[in-house]
Amino acid sequence: MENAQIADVFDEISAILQILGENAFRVRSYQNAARTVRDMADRAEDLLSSGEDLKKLPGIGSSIAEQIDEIVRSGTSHRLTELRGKLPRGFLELLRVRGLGPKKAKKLYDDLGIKSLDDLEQACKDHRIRDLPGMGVKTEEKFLENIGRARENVGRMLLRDADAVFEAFAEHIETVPGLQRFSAAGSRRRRRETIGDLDILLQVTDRDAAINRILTFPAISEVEAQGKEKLTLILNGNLNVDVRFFEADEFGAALLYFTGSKAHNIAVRKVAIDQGYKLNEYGLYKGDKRVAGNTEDEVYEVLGLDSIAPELRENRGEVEAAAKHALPILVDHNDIHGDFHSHTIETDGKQSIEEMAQAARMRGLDYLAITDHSQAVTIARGMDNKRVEKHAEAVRKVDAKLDDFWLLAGVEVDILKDGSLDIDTDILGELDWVIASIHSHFDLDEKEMTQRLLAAIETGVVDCIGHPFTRHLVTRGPISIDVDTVFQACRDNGVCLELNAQPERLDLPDVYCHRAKEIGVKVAIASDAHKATDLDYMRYGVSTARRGWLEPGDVLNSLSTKELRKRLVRKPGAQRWR
Ligand code: DGT
Ligand code: CA
Ligand code: CA
Ligand code: ZN
Repeated sequence: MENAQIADVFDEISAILQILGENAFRVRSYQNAARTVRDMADRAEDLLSSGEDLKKLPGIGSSIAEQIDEIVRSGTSHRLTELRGKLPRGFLELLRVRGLGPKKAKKLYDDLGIKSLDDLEQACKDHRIRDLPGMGVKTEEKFLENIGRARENVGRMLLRDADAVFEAFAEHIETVPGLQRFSAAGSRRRRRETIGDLDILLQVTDRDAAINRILTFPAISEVEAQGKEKLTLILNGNLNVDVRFFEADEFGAALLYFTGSKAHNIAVRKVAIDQGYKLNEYGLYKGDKRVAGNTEDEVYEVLGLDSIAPELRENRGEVEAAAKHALPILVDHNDIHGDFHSHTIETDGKQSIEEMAQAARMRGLDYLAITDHSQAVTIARGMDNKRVEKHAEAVRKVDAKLDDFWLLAGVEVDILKDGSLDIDTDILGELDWVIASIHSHFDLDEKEMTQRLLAAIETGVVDCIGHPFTRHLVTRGPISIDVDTVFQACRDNGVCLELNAQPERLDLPDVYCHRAKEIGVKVAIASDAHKATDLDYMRYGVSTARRGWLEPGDVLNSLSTKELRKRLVRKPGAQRWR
């Protein structure tokens, strides 16, 4: 359980309380709790298990402390589930619209009876928003512009959030009597960046006993369907789970079927039919005889296919590659030797250089780039030229004390509107690792945006483009660029593309990882950690890289410190990479 997830619960509670018009003091107490938990250096879960008293923390009273305990123990908050039930269904989706917070949502409901994205869209079109106090024609236009984006992921949850619920549920399922096999399936197993619902398969000796046990899971808010084959549950009032039961001989075929994707299933079934087999969720059959079904591998093997990793199962050529024994050997967590993006208290991080280094080391990494923000990001107290130099010196001082670990002195420098960099290039040239990122003017047209990136790429001092599409999975679409032109420029100038592993970004998106590989650009996977525990986001970067077919050689993180040092040597006047 990550602190961010606990904080999200409190943020949502405070949003609902505001919408319900509850007293401001209670609203604020949840906001404060959210902030405290989000910014804590240690995991609340770890503090609790080592017997610490959370009430000692600022903004945490006994009620909040109890709620944290509940969330950590059961993965659920009864308070939140109950509050969600007080709003019309679909109402909270309004908060996905950029620029629409709880206060405005309440006003829209009170004054215009708006209860859903559809209502909001209609009200914008009828020009009813502009007359509300505190809103205007601009607000109306902005809402209209952002509704489409808000709709895209409606009913879908970030993988990280679904993982948290799944992991708590999985622990519970482990206690099921007579449990023989158990696996996640569906989009969660394929590690898609967002999840519609959870799919879980079980093989047990006694289904009734298993169901009885499963139904005692505290986060279950509703049982939608209950039968011998399938259980459909709603967890925490907002996440559906399908639990399905299968016998030993069927389990592999079922896992294949319910892992999907649908498009992958259709492609595999076609291979089966072409060879005179029949394939369904119960097995692979020749006539009436089941010839495979116990494991997925067995089914693939009979069909002459190599085993296909779940992350690849999107019918993007993996079935053909499996038939030709030409599947990629995917990058794996063990290939990751270091992390290329992190922040400290110098800008908007929560921990010191030393703490970040120790945390990276404890996670088995050999190097970490410290890349605090440049001055354009004023809300993050970004650094000017002088501070960049001083901070780099401080990083190198810490690095000098660390044996067998390399702390790269770097920066995340803003790419300004015109494509120039926010820090002098001769200063950037002295650093070990320079990420150039866009954090403003997201809506330039494709031509301008492409030029902007090309200008940065061609400076000769940039190592990596940070979160290249600047997308945010809930609130912000990607910038528009001529992808091939930008990627080719990266290749020709020896600039990497970052795969930012923050669960709400996952940027490069999987399909562009694949494109980067085709064009021949290296990908640097990076946690963009703002505190030690964020370093664990690396795993979301790795799974996205796997979905993009990347092999260890496509990923800069697979280099040892020695190899990386060699590659980062800058020759005066020459491009950065060899
Ligand atoms: P989600 O839940 O929207 O994130 O995505 P999935 O992939 O988990 O989809 P879901 O939960 O609707 O179904 C789970 C798997 O079951 C899906 O990946 C493939 C399989 N499946 C579902 N419906 C069909 C279908 O109509 N045909 C085939 N071939 N497979 C299906
Ligand atoms: Ca699903
Ligand atoms: Ca499902
Ligand atoms: Zn950053």
